[in-house]
Amino acid sequence: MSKFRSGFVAVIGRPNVGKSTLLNSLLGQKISIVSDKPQTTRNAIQCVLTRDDAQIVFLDTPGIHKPFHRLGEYMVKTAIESLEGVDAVLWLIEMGSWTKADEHILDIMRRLEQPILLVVNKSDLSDKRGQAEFLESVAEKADFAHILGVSALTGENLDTLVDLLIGFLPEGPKYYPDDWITGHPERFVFAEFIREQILHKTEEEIPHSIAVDIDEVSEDPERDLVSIRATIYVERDSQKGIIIGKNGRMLKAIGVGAREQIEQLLGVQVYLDLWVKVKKDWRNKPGALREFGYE
Ligand SMILES: Nc1nc2c(ncn2[C@@H]2O[C@H](COP(=O)(O)OP(=O)(O)OP(=O)(O)O)[C@@H](O)[C@H]2O)c(=O)[nH]1
Ligand SMILES: [Mg+2]
Repeated sequence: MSKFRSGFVAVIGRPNVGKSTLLNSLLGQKISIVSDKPQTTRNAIQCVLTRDDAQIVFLDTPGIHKPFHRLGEYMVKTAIESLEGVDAVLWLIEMGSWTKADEHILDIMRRLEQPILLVVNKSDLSDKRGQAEFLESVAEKADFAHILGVSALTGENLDTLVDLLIGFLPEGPKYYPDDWITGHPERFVFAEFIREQILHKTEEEIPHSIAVDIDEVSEDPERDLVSIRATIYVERDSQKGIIIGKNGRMLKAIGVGAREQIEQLLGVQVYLDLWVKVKKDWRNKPGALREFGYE
């Protein structure tokens, strides 16, 4: 019998190419939040995939972009630092689209010593001929260990991707138990699910100006109920009004959406109590960033 393989893989790419969607698909469970807006992911998010013959510890990372505030600087730094010590790098780009940001990431990739798999996502958006042409054009950019077109949405080529990745891992131990999916505490995931609803339901600068802090989680095992109190922080008074909405409608909708996600995760009934507070210009304040877990 062949030996068990295990190791660490960083998933890197510019914002919005589908890194988090890909990881959720590979895991078959939603851990990392997703939206159609760039800069959704703010932290390095650990996701563990275990098979009979191997274990891959993935790091989902914030999209690499040009930062305009301290939060953005933290995000980009987090992405770059996640490259240290991993066994392989999964660089995700988007089918048919090569941008300046990809060019910038290429410079970073060229300096790495680990094998780089160039994975081209969203293959569902172009026809076979367009895909072949694009794959050919990006193949020349660097010395990749492999290039593969996939669709995180339809699942195309995802099994092949996992097999390829395992091929780059050394023989090693099972670092985490079979049912382990992430090392992040549940509180972190709750806050992320609330943030995801805001990303979906608000526009322009609002989704990027908020942070979510979980104030209290209490369980009532007799009633199979978990009560969560959380605060949504915004940067300005005007944003507070938008998050609350007319007659509190927006806050209610955010709460309903997040509660459903959390209930799915926990498998019990959830009571979610949301509050909104202003913390002026928090994205540029080291103290506030630290408080929200961005340090
Ligand atoms: N058509 C199509 N859309 C996809 C695919 N994968 C992801 N998307 C969409 O792309 C958008 C961005 O997805 P995310 O997973 O949040 O992207 P990300 O790379 O994690 O983005 P950041 O966290 O901001 O860096 C979402 O609207 C997804 O639904 C795919 O294979 N096909
Ligand atoms: Mg993401």
